[in-house]
Amino acid sequence: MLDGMGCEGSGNRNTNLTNERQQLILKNTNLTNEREQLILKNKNLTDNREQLRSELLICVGWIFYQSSFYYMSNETKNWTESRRDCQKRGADLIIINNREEYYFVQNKSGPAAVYIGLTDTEVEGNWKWVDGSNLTSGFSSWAPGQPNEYNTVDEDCAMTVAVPLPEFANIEGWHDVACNKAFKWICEKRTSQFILP
Ligand SMILES: [Ca+2]
Ligand SMILES: [Ca+2]
Repeated sequence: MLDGMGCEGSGNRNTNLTNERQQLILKNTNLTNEREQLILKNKNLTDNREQLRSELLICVGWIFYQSSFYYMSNETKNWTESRRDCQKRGADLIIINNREEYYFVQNKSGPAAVYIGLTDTEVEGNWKWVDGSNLTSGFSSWAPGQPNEYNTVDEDCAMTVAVPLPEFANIEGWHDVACNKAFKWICEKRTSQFILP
């Protein structure tokens, strides 16, 4: 009787141990999966950190204002070459979204005409920013009398003048000019462009 009870008891215990063993195996599998996911997550974070580090290095020599980094050129190039330079730096020519940004540029550019990311090369008179947005849908600050296609020359690119310059009739603001003229330029990289998926 006692033996019988004992056998029954050990039979139950065996079943319990088998269940427990299976659960431990399952738990082990789950932990292994979790571990692999953590390794993957860690690798992704390391990659992200490396990318941020290299992008921050690119930002050396850039000025941070509000939510963008800006790069002012020292040399002069035509509009297309200016834009290409910005793109090489992981940015684009500046898009001036509001009055604050406009004054920021005017303060930084000094006595020089500076290319901005505004052009009407696609459709004459339809001024667009380099991100494809139409000028009419946002802020603009043309100098009085501009854009004017001066002397019927094709003037399809925009630059900004901060201080009165005699060659631009001493008028501050944006001017349309021939795209092959060489000016300084300003690149912009928005901080939102740094946020990784
Ligand atoms: Ca902007
Ligand atoms: Ca003009």
